[in-house]
Amino acid sequence: MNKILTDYFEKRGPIKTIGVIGMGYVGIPAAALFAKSFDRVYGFQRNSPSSGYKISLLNSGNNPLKGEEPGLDELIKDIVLKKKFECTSDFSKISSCDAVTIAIQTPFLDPKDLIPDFSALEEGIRQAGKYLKKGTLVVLESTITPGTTETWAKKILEEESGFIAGQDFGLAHAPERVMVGRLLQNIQEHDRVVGGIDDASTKRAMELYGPVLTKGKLIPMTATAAEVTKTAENTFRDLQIAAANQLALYCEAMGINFYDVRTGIDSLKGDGISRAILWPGAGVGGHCLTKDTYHLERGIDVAGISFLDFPEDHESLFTLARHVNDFMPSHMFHLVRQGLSCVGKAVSGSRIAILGFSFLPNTDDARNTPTEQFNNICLKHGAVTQIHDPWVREYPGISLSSDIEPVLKDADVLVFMTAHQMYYSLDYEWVKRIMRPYPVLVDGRNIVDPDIIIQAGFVYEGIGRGDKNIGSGLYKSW
Ligand code: SAJ
Repeated sequence: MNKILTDYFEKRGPIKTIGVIGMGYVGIPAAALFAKSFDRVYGFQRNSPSSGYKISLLNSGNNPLKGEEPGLDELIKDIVLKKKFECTSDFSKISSCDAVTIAIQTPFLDPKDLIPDFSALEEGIRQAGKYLKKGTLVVLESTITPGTTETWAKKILEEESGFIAGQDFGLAHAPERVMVGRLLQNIQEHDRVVGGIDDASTKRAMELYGPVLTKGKLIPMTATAAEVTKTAENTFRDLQIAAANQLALYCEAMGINFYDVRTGIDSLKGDGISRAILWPGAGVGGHCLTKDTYHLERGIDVAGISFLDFPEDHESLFTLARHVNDFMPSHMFHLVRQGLSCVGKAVSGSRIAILGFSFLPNTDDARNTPTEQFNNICLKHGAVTQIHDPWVREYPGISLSSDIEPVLKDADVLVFMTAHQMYYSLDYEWVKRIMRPYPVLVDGRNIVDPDIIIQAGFVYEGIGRGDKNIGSGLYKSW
C-alpha cells in the first residue's frame, strides 16, 4: 500500500464530510444515506436550466424525484432539518470534503458508434479535481466503460489538481446498483462492489460505503474489475431477456404457449442447477440495460487488450442480444398488423390505443422506452396513435393522456406496452363498447388471459402466445 497516501488518510482521520456530485436517481439517495451515517454531506448540482431547480427543492427538504421511493421523502426532510445536508452549486466546497462521489449519467448518443457521452461526467470530474485537497478520496459511481477510472478519469483529476492519484488522493469505482422504486433499499441491502486503483483507495472506499450498508456486504476488487462487474451484470440481464424474447418468437412461430414452456424449464431445480429464465416483452428500455452492454463492449475495444480469442466473424453474443431486444417493438407492430388483417383492416388509417409509455410498470421513468420506437413504427405505417400512461405526464414530442377513455374511444387496436397496475382490472365489456367494431388486443406484457379477451369478442395477439394468436403457428390448419 502506498505509504504517502495512507499517511494522508491517517492524518485526516475517519471520513466526516462527504460531497456527492450529481443530484439524480443515484446521487440523491446516496447523499441522503451518507448524511444519515456521517457528519455532513454536500450535494453538488449544476445550476442548469434543466436541473438547477433541484437545489432549492432539496434545501427546503423536498424530494425532486418522482415515482414512489419508500423512505426517501422523510429522510431528505430529516437530514435538512438536522442541517446534515446542503445542496449547492458552489463546487469549491469540495475542498472541505474527505470523500467525493460522482454519480452522473453516461448515456450513449448513438450505440452504433460505441462512443458514450461522457461530457457531463467529465465536467463533474473536472470540478472534483479543481477543488481536490490531498488525502481526499474520489469515487466514481456512474456506470463507465471498463478501464475509465484507471485512465481517463485519473488523468483528468491529476490534470486539474496537480496531484498524483494513488499518492496524494485516493481513487475508486463503486458502481451504483439502484433501481427505480427501491433506491434506498438497494443502496443499503445490495452488496457493494468497491474497486480502488490501489489497495489504499479500496480500503478508504470501504470505510465510506461500509456504514450505509444494512444487509449488504462490501466486495473489494480492482477499479477495472468493478467497472466490468457493473457493466456485465446488466449485460447478462439483457442477455437473459433476449433469450426469453427469442424463445417467445419461436413459440409463436410453432403455435405453442411460451409460458407453458417457461414453467417447464423453470421447474428444473436442484443443487447447482439454475435456469434464470426471464420474461419476454414488448421491448427493453431504461438507462441501464440499453447502454451497459455497449460500455462493456467498448471496454474490450479501448482497454488496449493485445489479443481477444473469439470465434472469427461472429458478432458478440452481447450485442446480438441487444438487437433481439430492440427488435421487440417491431414484433409488436407485426402482431398489430396480424390482428388487424384478421378483421380485414389495414394498418394505415387504423386507430391504435397504446397503453403504457414508461419503460417499467408503475413509474414515470420513460428513458429509452420501447413505446417510443413502437409508436414511430405505427405512425410510419399510417396508423393514428394515442398513448395513455397513468404516471408519465410529459415527454418531448409525444402527446400523452392520463385519461384512458379518450385513448380507447373509437380505437381499432388496444396495445399493452407497459404493465401498469391499473391495466390488470379493465372492464373489457366497457372497453369493447367504446372501441370500434371488431376490436383487436395486442398484449406485450402478458397482462391478460387470452381466453377471457377472446370470449369478450376481441381478436387477441400476444407475445409468446402462439397457441392463441390468430395467424401464427406453423402447425395450424388454415
Ligand atoms: N424486461 C423484460 N423482461 C424481463 C425483465 C425486464 O422485458 O424479464 C424489460 C422491462 O420491461 C424494462 C427493461 O427490460 O423495459 C429493463 O427492466 P429492468 O427490470 O432490468 O429494470 P432497469 O433497467 O431499471 O434495471 C435495473 C438494473 N439495476 C441497476 O443497474 C442498478 C438491473 O441491474 C437490475 O437487475 C434491474 O433494475 C432489476 O432487477 O430491477
